[in-house]
Amino acid sequence: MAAPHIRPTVIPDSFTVFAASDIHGQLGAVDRLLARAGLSDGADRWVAPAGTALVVTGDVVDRGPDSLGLVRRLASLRAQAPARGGIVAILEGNHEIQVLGGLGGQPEIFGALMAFGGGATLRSAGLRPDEWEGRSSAEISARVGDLAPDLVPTLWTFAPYARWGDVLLVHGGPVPFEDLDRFERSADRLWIRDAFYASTERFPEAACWAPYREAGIRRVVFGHTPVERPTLSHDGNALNLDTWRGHHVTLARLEPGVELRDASFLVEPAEPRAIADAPVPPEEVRRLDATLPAIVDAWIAGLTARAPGPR
Ligand SMILES: [Mn+2]
Repeated sequence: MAAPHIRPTVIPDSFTVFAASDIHGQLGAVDRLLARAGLSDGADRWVAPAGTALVVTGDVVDRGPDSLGLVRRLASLRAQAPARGGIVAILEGNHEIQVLGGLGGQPEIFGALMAFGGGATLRSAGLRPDEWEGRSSAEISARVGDLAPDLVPTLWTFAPYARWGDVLLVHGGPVPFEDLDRFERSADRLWIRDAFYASTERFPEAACWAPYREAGIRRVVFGHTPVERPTLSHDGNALNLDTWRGHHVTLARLEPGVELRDASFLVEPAEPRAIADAPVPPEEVRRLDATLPAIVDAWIAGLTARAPGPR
C-alpha cells in the first residue's frame, strides 16, 4: 500500500503513454525497451520528447536479476522527467508490498515475500543467501538497511494507481463495487485477478463497475496475472501487460484517442530468474490471494495509527 500521503498519478489527456507491468528486476530488458522507445539513453538519462509518460504498473522487484538496480533506474528517470515535460509514474504491485511488509516484520507478508522470489531483491541489495535463509525479518531488514538504505524509502513512494483520460492504470485491476476512496487505500487492487479480467460483468457497463464508470473510467491497463502476450478482455476495454508467461518484457505505446486493441508493443526477452519461487501449491496461492489484502490493510492501518507516516 502506498504511504497514505502518496496520491494517484494524473497524466494529461494529450500525453503519449508508454506502459509496462511486472518487470521484476529486468533492468537490462527495461533499459533496452526504453532506449528503443526513445524514452532513455539506454542507461540513466531521460530523453523523451515533452508530453511523454512512462507508467509502470507494479511488481518492479523480486525474481529477476537486479531489483534494486531497476528501482533506482525508475526513480532516477522519475526525478528527471518533469524538467523535460514528461512524467514517470511508478505504481505499486503486490511484490512491493511483500518487500515492505516482509521487511517490516509482518509475519504472513514475510512468508509471501520469501515464497515468491523475494530472495532476488535481497541478493540485488548485496545479501548472500546465508544472510536471509533461516534469518528473522528483523535481521534481514537491518542488513538491507545497511547495504541499500534507499530501497525501502523508495518503495514507499510508489503510487496507488494512475489516470490518463478514461484509462485506469493499476497493478491487478478495479475491484467490483469498491468506491474509489477505498480502492486507493486498500490492497484489494494489487491482488485481484479473474474477478476483474474474466468477470462476466462487462467493464465498464455492468452495475458492479459503477464507481469507476461514474468517475470517468472506461478502460483499464493492468498486470499481475502472467499471460503469453498482451491480452485484451472486456471487449477491448482491458489490457493485461504481464507477459511473464511468454518470458518477455513488454512496453506498450498508447496514443490519445486510439483504442487499446490498436496499441503498439515493443518486446524484449526476459533474463532468467535470480531466485526461483518456492514450490507453492495452487490452493496455497489461492489462499494467499484471498487473505493477504486484508492482512496488508490491517498492517498499514496499524502503522498509520502509530506514526505520522510509515517512513
Ligand atoms: Mn503481481
